[in-house]
Amino acid sequence: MPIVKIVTAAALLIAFGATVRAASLTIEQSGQHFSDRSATISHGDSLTFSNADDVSHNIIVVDEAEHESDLGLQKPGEKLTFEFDRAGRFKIRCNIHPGMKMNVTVK
Ligand SMILES: [Cu+2]
Repeated sequence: MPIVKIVTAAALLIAFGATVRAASLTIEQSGQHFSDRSATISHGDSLTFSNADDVSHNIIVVDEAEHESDLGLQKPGEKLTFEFDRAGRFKIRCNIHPGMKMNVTVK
């Protein structure tokens, strides 16, 4: 079998495997806390934040270089999903409620 065909087959297998492996975990926000203090996921996985509070939240995702991704204002009842596309340690915070903290390890 030509090398090119073998490489293509391997790439397809890797792409298919990554698609199957990607998962989504739901974190509930209730009483101005995250339902989990920490989570370990794989890169490509997503976290969905579900606001069960009667107040708005503003989630930020902070990476090891202190770079922030601002997920914007999240009204009561709203869900937000964030995909972690690379490995590392991340802090999840709420810009409105300093007590809301969660750590995420992405492998
Ligand atoms: Cu909040």
